[in-house]
Amino acid sequence: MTSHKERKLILALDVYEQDRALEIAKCTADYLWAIKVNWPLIIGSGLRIITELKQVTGLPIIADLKLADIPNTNRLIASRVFEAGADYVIAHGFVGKDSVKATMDLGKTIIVVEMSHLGAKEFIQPAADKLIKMANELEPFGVIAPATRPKRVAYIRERLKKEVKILTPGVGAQGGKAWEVLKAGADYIIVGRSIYASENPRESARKLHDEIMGV
Ligand code: OMP
Repeated sequence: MTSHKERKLILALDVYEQDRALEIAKCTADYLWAIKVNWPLIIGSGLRIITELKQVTGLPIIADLKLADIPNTNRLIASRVFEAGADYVIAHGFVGKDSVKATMDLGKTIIVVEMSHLGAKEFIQPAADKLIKMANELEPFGVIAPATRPKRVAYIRERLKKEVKILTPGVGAQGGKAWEVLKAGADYIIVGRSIYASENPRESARKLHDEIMGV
């Protein structure tokens, strides 16, 4: 069994139901570094799911709200989410430094630098250099970069301060490969459907974990 520190797999727990979420979290926890909670689970189960997941697994919780508002609204949202027990919050950088700082003042923050889907090429990829510069200035815990484009992960890694981690969604259901994106410089792999929608989530998480540890 790997120690928590060694692990690099983050489960994107994008289900609605509380019972299902807790069951999947419990059976995969041995292989995870953290659990990411997004709007589907918060809408389906309420904010207290963050507290419950933490109690049941003992793992760090990333609240993926992709905050993209004025500083005051980001602050109002993030304060409740950190109070619920989230260890990290994901915020969009394109809204500007003041909005991101409002979140960072309250707790550990992850800034979206480039997204994994096709539409990311329209607006966010052209702004990536500026978002990397912002991350280098603010030094958040980490940034989001696309596992679907390992070359872009390598590009971002080359320009980003060493201390800032790279978290990469897009492995599995979106086509990205864990080993490829880790070789490109990612620190953590975020995986949703390939684990939670598989027949045996524990076994799927174990396989990914073993693949990642072998890189
Ligand atoms: P799967 O595609 O099912 O593995 O899930 C990916 C997870 O990562 C989902 O929770 C997405 O909302 C999230 N995500 C992306 O897929 N692409 C991004 O560019 C950014 C995120 C994210 O911030 O986590």
